[in-house]
Amino acid sequence: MFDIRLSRRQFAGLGAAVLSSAALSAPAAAQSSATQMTVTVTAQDFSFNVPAQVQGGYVDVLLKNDGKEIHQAQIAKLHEGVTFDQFKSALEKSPDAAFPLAGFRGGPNAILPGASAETIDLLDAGTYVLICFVSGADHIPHYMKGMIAQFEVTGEGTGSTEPTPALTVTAMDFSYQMPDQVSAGKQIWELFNNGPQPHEMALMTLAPNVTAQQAIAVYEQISQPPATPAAGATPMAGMTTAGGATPMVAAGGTLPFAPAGGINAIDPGIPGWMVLDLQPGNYLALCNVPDPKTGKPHFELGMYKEFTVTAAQATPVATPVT
Ligand SMILES: [Cu+2]
Repeated sequence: MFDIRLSRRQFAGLGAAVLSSAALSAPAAAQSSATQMTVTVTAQDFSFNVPAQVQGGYVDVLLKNDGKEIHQAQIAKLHEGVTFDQFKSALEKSPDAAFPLAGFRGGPNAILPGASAETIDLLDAGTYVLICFVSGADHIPHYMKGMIAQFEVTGEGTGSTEPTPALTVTAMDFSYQMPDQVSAGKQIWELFNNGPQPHEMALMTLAPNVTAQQAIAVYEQISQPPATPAAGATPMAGMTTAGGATPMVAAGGTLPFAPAGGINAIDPGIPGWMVLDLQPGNYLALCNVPDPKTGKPHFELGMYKEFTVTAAQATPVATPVT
């Protein structure tokens, strides 16, 4: 297995090389302002609908949740020589067995039924998987119920260009560097993983008057595996925390937060962007990736951040001169 960890610069260079070869052969058609190849992924209970083949480059991944449960789409690239079946059976044993077989490449994070989320991911040629780590009240991750799918990325360029983010959030072990306050509206955020571990940025809206600490306390509570594993869940029950799964159903209660997208885990050196349309309110960003040393999810090690989205400033209107 060749695990070549490209630096951020090298990876960006790779994308640029793909782009320029495409530019040479592309017809001289007018370029629209939409410069990413768009791929729509539909999530249902419990499956993904994804195109079998995707053109490489900066790929705009739109996740639509057509199910009745919360879903996400973690993108992972299989390492050279690893087959989809090998990865799938390793994941069915435990995430710890599967993670060494692939690299994390982002993808839209968890959203409510009926919602959608969008990321831009730099995908080079290879075999990829989509995984939903979310679990419900039974603590069985959705990938155990069929939410794991394969797609191929071809090396063909698509004329895509690197997104220009309004904000870059730096993720590190174990914190986010970002402002306390941001403006509402459509915007692209970059997640820059300064490592060394993989990190994600799951966004949650906070209910009014709920603090980040209160939300985190509830999140920790529902992340605990059930005292008695559900039938058929024995290998996975202990993984709801250690494996990065996200149980999002409180036992007989309403949660003080709701998933609002964001980007799934990226390895250090892998760029990722979120296409957001933020509404005013209080938000929580958190990372659910497990720390191999402690087995704890990163948010329990401090990797969460509360921020406020304020109403966007109105565009100044020039006073008409007559
Ligand atoms: Cu993390």
